[in-house]
Amino acid sequence: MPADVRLPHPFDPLSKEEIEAAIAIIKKAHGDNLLFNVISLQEPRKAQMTAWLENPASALRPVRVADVVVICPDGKVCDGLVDLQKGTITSWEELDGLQPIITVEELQMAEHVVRKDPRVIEQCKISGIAEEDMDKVYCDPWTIGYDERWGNKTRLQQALMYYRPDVDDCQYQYPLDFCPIFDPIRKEIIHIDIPKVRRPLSKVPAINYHPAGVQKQGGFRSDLKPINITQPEGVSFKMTGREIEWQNWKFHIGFNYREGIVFNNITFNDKGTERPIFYRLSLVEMVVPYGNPEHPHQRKHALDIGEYGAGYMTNSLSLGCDCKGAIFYLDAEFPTRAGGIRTIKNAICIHEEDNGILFKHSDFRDDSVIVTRARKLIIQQIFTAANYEYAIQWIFHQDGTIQPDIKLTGILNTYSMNPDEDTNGWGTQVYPGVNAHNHQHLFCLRIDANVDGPKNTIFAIDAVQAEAPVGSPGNYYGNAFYAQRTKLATVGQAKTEYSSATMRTWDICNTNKLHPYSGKPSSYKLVSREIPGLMPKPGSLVWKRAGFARHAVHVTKYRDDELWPAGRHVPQTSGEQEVGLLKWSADESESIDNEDVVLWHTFGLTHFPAPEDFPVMPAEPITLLLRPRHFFSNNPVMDVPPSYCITPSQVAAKAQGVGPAFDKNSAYAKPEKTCGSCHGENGTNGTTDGAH
Ligand code: ABN
Ligand code: CU
Repeated sequence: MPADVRLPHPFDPLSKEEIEAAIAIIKKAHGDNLLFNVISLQEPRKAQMTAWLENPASALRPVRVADVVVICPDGKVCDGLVDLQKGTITSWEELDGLQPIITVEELQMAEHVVRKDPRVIEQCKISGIAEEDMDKVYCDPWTIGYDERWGNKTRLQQALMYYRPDVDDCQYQYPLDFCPIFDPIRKEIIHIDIPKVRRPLSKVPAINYHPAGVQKQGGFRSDLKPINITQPEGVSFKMTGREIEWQNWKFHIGFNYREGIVFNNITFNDKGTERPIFYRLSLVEMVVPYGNPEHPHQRKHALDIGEYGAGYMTNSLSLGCDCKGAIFYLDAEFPTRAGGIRTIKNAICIHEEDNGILFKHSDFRDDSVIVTRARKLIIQQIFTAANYEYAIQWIFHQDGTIQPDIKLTGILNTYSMNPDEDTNGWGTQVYPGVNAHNHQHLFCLRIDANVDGPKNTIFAIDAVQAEAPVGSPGNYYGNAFYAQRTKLATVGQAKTEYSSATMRTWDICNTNKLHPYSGKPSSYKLVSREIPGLMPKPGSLVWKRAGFARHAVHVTKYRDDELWPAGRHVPQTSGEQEVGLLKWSADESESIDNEDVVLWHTFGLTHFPAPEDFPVMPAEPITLLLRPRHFFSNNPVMDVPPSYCITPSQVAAKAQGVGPAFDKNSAYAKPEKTCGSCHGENGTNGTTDGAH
């Protein structure tokens, strides 16, 4: 091999060439007319990968393996593995009663069929739409979720129907009241769900968020001055292939059709020692259950990551819009159904941002002060799940914190309502004739822990009052409180909920490594406060299908291929068989004490829509933190150069007329002479002598 050809890192997503090679091998063995659903990296087995990471020069390099899902012309589904080194299929299995992920191409098929179907045309007429206007009828095809009338042998979609009087109109303001069921293999409508109470098409004038729509409502505001972000000396991170190094962090950035961004081998260089923190980190599932009990709205509960794929639905990001500043992009490569390649340019963006104050202290006696500014590294993808947009930012902080930060925007899913109709509390009229149903957005974060090594233990930490009563010798004044640490020693004990009353957090600890001062184990703390319980009741369809959402935290012992908590093939699961996390956590007596563990965390929000969310939602953030605790000797960011520092002795010297003149007001107030401009804003100047 020529020296300049870089071997893929074993965590790298399959390249275009590797996907093409897998397709050629499969076609040769199984024929030309297969539909390619998934061709994705089967991640290396952990034991082998760990050995290679420890010793890449001499350990066996993990082989590149393609994980394959195909749909045969008759609708049969096969799972396979292709060894890309040997060029052979190493496993091939025909599945029964399992439906694989829906691809974007499949989503685009339903609308054409819907518009031509005579029964749909008839329903449109009943709604008040003339046959010649069928080109203004649209549908968002969702997987059927699960419907007991058809089960899971046939691949089915439910077409949520809308009307767009003008092609530029936001369609979600004109929902239609019926729901065709579409078979994407036979390419036909097999049924239409029609409600007992009919809701004709709304005739209310359109409200739109595009420039012409805004113009109609008074036009754009004109008082905004430009904000430009410049990094004249370039960025402070370094990419080697898909491995990034930034401010002591080092990790690999992967991407797949399903989870989108996947981080592997996250380490932090602590004064020369590269310390492992997480082996793998990603968002592995989500569920958006809607709360209207009338048939067929119970089917509206999207498991967007397992049913549609955060990778497959990823946007191509653009500079100055999705991200501002000096941006590094990574593309994504997927197969098409026919066996070609679909490239998403700029699927991931990587950049730095100023992040306010990292730390500050001033002494009230003499105004001596140190103030150090922070910056953050953002690794972002944005995906569109039909109506909703999810902007997923993975934020890395200089102090060792990782902050997954999700912004929800896009458009509410809507249903029609008559002018005099009561929503019964299951939704809100956000615009005349538009009922936006109550719903939740629950995400599942998978943390494959590696805090100072693979053997970790999880503790729940609760702030509690001392048991001793007021007036007793141990708590005479009644003010005592402490952090109660509860070891979650088994899979059963680890099924835990959030408590805001006790500010519950979960510590991922290495109990084999105690901090020299605190005596506590080296740990990473999960600080997450937006954790609503699953609203669908125990025993409900959603509760069964989205078992991961039953608890805020599950912990399992690591096993290869236990990645996706709602199962490998999610569309049309009934929830009757325990798959995914339910299966992996079924043995509640299994020990997870000082083991290689995976923590599964479900968080999110319950959304009661309001008119401010319409016709497009201002982004709503959800965030959580993974913070080092008892991990570093002390504050790990004292070596970040301050933006400004004057010590008490420097203040005193100045007061006695010794040393340079110092005019705090001018330093802070005059734009041409800010403290940043004379103290090395770019971090090049370090501590200063107050020489203003
Ligand atoms: N939110 C459900 C969904 C996602 C993508 C495409 C269609 C529907
Ligand atoms: Cu919402």
